[in-house]
Order: sequence, then C-alpha cells, then structure tokens
Amino acid sequence: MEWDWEGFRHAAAAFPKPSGIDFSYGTAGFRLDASLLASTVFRAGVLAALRSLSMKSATGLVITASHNPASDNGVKLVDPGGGMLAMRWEPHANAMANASDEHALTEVVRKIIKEESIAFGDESCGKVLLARDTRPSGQILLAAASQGVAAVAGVAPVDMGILTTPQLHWMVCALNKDQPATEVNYYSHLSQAFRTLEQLRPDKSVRRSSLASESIIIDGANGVGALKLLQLQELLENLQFEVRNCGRAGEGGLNDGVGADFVQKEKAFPRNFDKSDALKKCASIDGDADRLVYFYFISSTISSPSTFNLLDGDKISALFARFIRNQLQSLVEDVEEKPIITTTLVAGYGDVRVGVVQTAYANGASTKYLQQELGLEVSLTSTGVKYLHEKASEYDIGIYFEANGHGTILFREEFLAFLRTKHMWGKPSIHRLLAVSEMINQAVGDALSGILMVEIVLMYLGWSIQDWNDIYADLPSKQLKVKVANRAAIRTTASETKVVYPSELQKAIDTEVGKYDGGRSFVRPSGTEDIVRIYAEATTQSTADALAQAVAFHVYRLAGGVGPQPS
Ligand code: 16G
Ligand code: ZN
Repeated sequence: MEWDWEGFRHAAAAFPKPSGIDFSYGTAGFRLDASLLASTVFRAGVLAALRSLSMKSATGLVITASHNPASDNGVKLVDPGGGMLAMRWEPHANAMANASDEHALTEVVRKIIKEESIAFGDESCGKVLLARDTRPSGQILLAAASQGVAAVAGVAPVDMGILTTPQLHWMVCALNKDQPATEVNYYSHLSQAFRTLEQLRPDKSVRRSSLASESIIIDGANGVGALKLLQLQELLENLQFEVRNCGRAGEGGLNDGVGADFVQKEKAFPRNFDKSDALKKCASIDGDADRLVYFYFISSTISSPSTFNLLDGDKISALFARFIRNQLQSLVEDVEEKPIITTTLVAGYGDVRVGVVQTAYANGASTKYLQQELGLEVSLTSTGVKYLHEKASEYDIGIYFEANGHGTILFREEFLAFLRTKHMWGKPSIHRLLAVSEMINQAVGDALSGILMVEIVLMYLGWSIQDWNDIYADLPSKQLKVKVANRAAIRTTASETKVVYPSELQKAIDTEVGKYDGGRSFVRPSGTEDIVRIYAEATTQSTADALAQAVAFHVYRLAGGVGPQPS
C-alpha cells in the first residue's frame, strides 16, 4: 500500500500547532487547556496508528484530562496489551507534538517509520479504538484524533464513544486476545466474576460487625465514571450503592470540589456529602474513573472531636494483599501445610511470588503492615502508574497502588494457566483467585472493578469500613510544593527516596530528618507541573509539618526556588 504523503500533509495542515507552546508527554500523556489541544490529539492519533502498525495489533486513545478542571483536556495512549504507551515511544510523541508545521511533522513521521521499521502491507491491518470522557471539548477533539488515525495508510479508527479510561484499556486488551470487547461485555464480565466470588464466600452466615453496612455511597466526580457505575449497578443484585455527583443539574461541575483527587488531597467531604452521612461507607472516584479512595466520617461526641477518615490507595492495597495472601495460604495449607513468607511453594507450580508495589508516598505504616503483619515482599518504584505496573508484572501476583488511589492486581498468565489446570482440585481458593483475575482490570487501575473488589473482600471478612480502617493507623504526614525555575535541576534515585543532585540537598534533608523521631522525608520534581514536591512523615502531625517546612526551605535555597520563600 502506498502512503499518500500529499494527503497526509493536507490532513495535518487542518490542525496547525499553536505557536510558543512546548508540548510535553508528561507522566500519563498530554494534558492542558482544551483550546490548545487539537493539533496534539490529531498527532496522537497518527502516533497510535503507527504504534498499531508496528505491533500488528489494535491500540487505543482516550480523550480525557482525568481529575483536572473541566476546561482542560488531554490524551492518553493505550498499548496493545492494554497498558499505557511503551515508554520507549514517548520521545516520538513529543517530537510529533512539537513539530512546527505539517512539513516538519511529515519528516518526524518518516523518521519514526524508518526507526521502528514499520511496514505497510497491502491490506488494512491497523486499528485504533477511540474514546472520550464527558468533557464538553471531547467530541471535537475525538474527531481530530480520529482524523489523525485515518491519515495513516491502512489504519482504521473505531469510535467507542464515551467511556472511562480503564474501560478503553480493558477493551484494547480483550480485543487483542480475540475476546468479546464491547462495553456490554465489560459489565457482564465484571459482574459475573463478582457473582462467582459471592457464591464462593466461605461462611455466608458470618456476622458482620455491628457497624458493617451493606450499602455504599459513591462520589462520581460529576464525570464519566458515575454514568458507568449506574450501568454496572443494574447487573449487581446484591450490591447496593447510591451514586452522587453524577453530573445531574444542581450537582456541580466535573472535579469541582468532588472526586478522588479532591478527597485524597483535602481529606474532606466532596460536595453533596455532609455530616448526615456519619458512619456511612463512602467512596470517591476521579474524573476518568482510574482512581479510587474510600472515606467515612465520625461526628463529634462530648469526649472526642469529629474526624474525617480517608482510606487511600495504600489501605486498599493492604486489604487486597490480605485477601490474596489468605487465599494462597489456604491453597498451601490444603496442599502442603506451608506458611507464606514472600514466596509460597505450591505443589506443581513451585514458588508463587507475591509482591506489593508502592511508591515513596506510601504511608510508612502501610509498608510496615504489608511486611510485618502479612509477611509480603514490598518494592518501591518511581511515581506514575507505568512504573508500578511494570514492576508488578514481574510477580505471579503483583498488587500495586499509589496512595492517590491508582492501582490494581496483576496475575501472571502462566500462573493463571496453572490454576486453570488445577480446577479439578475443587479448592475454593483456586476458583476465587481465578474470579478475582477476571474481575479486577488486568490492563490498568480501574475504580469500578476496584469497588467490586473492596466490597467482596469486606463481605468475606464481615468487616465495616471502620474495621478495615483499623488494620493500621497512618503515620502523620505532610506534603508541600516549591515552585522552581527548572524542575530538571533536581535528580533523584529510581525509588525517589534520595536526591542524587544537588548532593548538598540530600545532606540537608538527612540532617533535618535526624532531628525528628521516626522522621522520613523525600523530595522529587513533579512530572506534571513546574514544581518540586516535598513529603514528610513523623510521629506527630506538628513534627511532620515542621519537617516538611524545613525541607521545603532547603529545596528553595539549593534547587533554584522562585517566588515567595517558604517560611
Ligand atoms: C499522573 C499519574 C499518576 C501520578 C501523578 C504524579 C498516571 C495514569 N497518572 O497523574 O500515577 O501519581 O501523575 O503527579 O500515570 P506529579 O508528578 O505531579 O506528582
Ligand atoms: Zn484519572
């Protein structure tokens, strides 16, 4: 098939790059004010099409700016396996987005075709699934992305409509495995696995603790996830939830004082929740439904003040890890009577490696719980789903979560194949693990499948949200940010726990940390803004605050702070 370069240039010319803007792929794709994005999404469409040809499989593209304000938009790219675009291709995305005009873009595309040895066959062989969230700018931007895909010879765009980000990831993954991959298939797949897990519950008469409540109130961030939750609910007879902040008239705007990012950062109720919801189990998802946190509120009594309790990604991860460990343990006890520590010897398979992946932001109390109470291996990666996902895929069962609520549980294909061959063992834990692997999104963190997983585990344990919260108490922590002239002026180790450059900064942090009992602090340049983020943890809130302040001052002093100096 001949590439029609003339036609390509013509298509690209309809989406001129705004001058004076340097587009950067960032941690999870391009994201900025929607009015500036048409050229970038057209080009991202071209890139997704090239990636599809290069991998000879379908890829995906979602128009979303996640938890950002409604006036922003963005684009996330999905690789054939269902994960995020391979990091090796990110420089291609940047080069394309920043090409000055259609001629420069053509040169960049030619270079990528050569570098990646992309061949053009005689028939159409590429496919890109496209989706968008509910932002008003989404429709026009999706059309631009679709034209970008179609501008590449032999690649077809397929508009999947309004979806959550994880739904599109799931569909790309399913399609490339030749499995049913529509939105209806997604709901039936998740709900069927949930029902299987309900049926496999060991003791259905287990008494819930007095405060355990069946129902759950979910803050939908006034976004796409709310709509999809309502669809999912229709298939779940035994799970009751009320969805608030669905984007109905009077409920407020997308991500405006609502959503998982707001709840996690502010440690406060989202809009349309209040003290009358005391003791109720509540959850919050973000604008594209790939983050999940839980929360509840205890109203004040004469003896104690009211408290807002956040159960963040770390607590979700700990709950999941506990469940997985219990299932494996019963598998081993049934077979060989062996305790689990880090790896589990299962007859016929060998060591089953279970690992939990966190970032440096994970609360120290969660890491301690995973290692000391559950006896599990914990590894740290840089911030950003792509790093955690990659690390988690090294395990037979890899559980990963960022404190902000991004995460999932990954099962190695060989391990699942082994479990399937052992169906005849008739061990419930085998069937449970298989059902979890069907229910929890294997492509990317997914708030909808995360809710189902949290609810089923609480059901198994007969726990209330308070019982779950009590598995460990978070250490007091504080986060600050310092504006800097150039965030690249700070470099850290891969785990982001130490500054490598400037080295005086790490020495200063060590000195400050040494002043506080149980203190921990690290700094890292943001991957999404021109700032350096500071994290501090200590045994009391006032010492965590003081440590963060002191470290912020050193960042300002030694890493080119701009604007007002931290006091
Ligand atoms: C993006 C990442 C998130 C990360 C955050 C860090 C994805 C899907 N999202 O939102 O994982 O925690 O960036 O932002 O990868 P920061 O670099 O500004 O701290
Ligand atoms: Zn998101």
